[in-house]
Amino acid sequence: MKKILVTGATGQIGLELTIALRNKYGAENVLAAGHKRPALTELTQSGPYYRLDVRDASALHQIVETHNVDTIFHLASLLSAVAEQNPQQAWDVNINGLINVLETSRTHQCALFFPSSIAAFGPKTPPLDTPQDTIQRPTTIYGITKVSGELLCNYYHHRFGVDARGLRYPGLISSKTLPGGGTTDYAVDIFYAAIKAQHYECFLRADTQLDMMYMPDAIDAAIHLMSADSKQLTHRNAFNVTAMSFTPHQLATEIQKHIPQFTIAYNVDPLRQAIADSWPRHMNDSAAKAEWGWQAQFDLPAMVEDMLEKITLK
Ligand code: VAH
Repeated sequence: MKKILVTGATGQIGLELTIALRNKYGAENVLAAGHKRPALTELTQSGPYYRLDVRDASALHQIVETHNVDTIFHLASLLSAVAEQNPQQAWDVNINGLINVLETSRTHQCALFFPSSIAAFGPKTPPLDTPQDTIQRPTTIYGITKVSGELLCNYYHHRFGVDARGLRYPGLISSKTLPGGGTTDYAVDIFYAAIKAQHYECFLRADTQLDMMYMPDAIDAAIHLMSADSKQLTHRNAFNVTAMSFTPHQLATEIQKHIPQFTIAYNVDPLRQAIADSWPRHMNDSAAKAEWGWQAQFDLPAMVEDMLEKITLK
């Protein structure tokens, strides 16, 4: 990877991924692009930033051609809860944007990273030890765009030779970026509430078990996958990866070990509860471990300790 473009660079994954890539490959070699005009942050102050709506094929093409981009990390997407509020826009951004990125990758021989999700599974998927290869009938528009995205990336690889690779991420927890309209956002919001008010009102039921991952592991997984030997990758679009699986009650109990006075209440949001209930509880990620050496570093106690430390220092 010599010249990299990150789309959706102002998002929850995009910001931290851009910083990590710039530290590894040199700031001038990592172009950040987003549809928003971000506040001057370490993103815009550490390297090149471009306003880009991924639905604008010519603008995307222009950036890739002008800078001779050889790798695209395509993170621009509407997340699950926001997508359910506007399914047509979700399809437009998540799929038409991806088609533009795939076409640009095809014509410019770019390698492509695509973030899929546990949302690519549905109520008929085995919820525990969810296999790498299993039924995928998601019931959310976000999940439909993710499973369609996996199929499109695989098609462009087999039909046109595009080096497309992807990960099925669980819920992601970051100390640097706030989440933007996802169903797993509670697992980030709870930390700010615990520090600020020692109380949190959770929008999911106490027993809602979901796969989760700390952002440093998510970033390492994306970079590790894109650096792996292509010949080793059988399940390239897209690998199950996870680090931990917990419920809001279990997360609150772990936080209370650090903030004993912290309390949690539950005010369930039917929309986001229905989305979470359609997702698996814990994925099997043995294919990622076998094919490119995936291994998470953070479990629940380690993540909670680091999150509280990092947010308290802000
Ligand atoms: C969401 N954070 O909640 C995202 C993620 C697995 C969940 O895809 O929509």
